[in-house]
Amino acid sequence: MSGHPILYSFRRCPYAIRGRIALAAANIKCELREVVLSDKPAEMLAISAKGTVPVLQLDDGQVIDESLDVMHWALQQSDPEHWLNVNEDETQLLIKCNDGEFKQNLDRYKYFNRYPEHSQEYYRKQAEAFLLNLEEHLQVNNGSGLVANKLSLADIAIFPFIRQFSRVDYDWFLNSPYHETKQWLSHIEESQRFQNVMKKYLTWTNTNKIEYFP
Ligand SMILES: N[C@@H](CCC(=O)N[C@@H](CS)C(=O)NCC(=O)O)C(=O)O
Repeated sequence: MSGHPILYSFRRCPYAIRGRIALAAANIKCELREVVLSDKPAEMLAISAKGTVPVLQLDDGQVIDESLDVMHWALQQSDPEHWLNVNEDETQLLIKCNDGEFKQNLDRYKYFNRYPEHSQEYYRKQAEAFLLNLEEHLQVNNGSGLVANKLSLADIAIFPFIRQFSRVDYDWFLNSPYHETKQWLSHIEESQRFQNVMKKYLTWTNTNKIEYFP
C-alpha cells in the first residue's frame, strides 16, 4: 500500500466522475487505478465482486463500492465548500430521480437500438421530464445550484449524467430550451476541478508505477 486510499476508476464513467470530484474537493489524495470495464483487474474484483466502478479501498481495508458512499465518505473527512451543508431531503430526492428514472431513460436514449419498442426521440422526451425539473430547481437558485445558491452534493452527483445526455445529440441539446441547465453544465465542465478529474491515466496493471489522483 502507498499510504493513500486506492481508487479503482474509469475516466468516462459518470459514477466514477462524481466520486473523483468529491475526493478532489475533499483534498484526498488517492492511488488511482484506471480500469478497463471489459477486463477488470482481479485485485478490484477480489474486494468488490459486483464489478462496478468506482471502488475505494481505504488504508484500514474498508471498501466503499458505491459512488454516493464514496462522495459521502470523502466529504465527511473534509467538506471545505460545505457541499453537505444543504437541504438533505431535496438532495436525496433529486439524486434518486437521477440515478433511477433519468438514468434508465438516458440509457434508452443513448442505446435506442437496443430498445426498439420506441424511437430515440420518445426516450429523449421521457428523459426531458428530469431536465425540466432541474431547470426549475436552478431558476429558484439564480442558476447557481440545484438545491442552494451554490454548487453542492446534488449538482456534483447529477451533472455527469446530464453531460452524458447532452453528448448524445449535442446540437439538439444546445438548441433546447433548458437554458439554466445548459449554463450550469458548461460552468461545471469549464471548472479547473473538472479538467483535473478528467486527466488521462494509463490502464492500471500491478506492474505499473503508482499513479496518484488528483
Ligand atoms: N451503483 C453504482 C453504479 C456504478 C456503475 O454502474 N458503474 C459502471 C460504469 S459507468 C460500471 O462499473 N459498470 C460495470 C461494467 O460495465 O461492467 C455506483 O453508484 O457506484
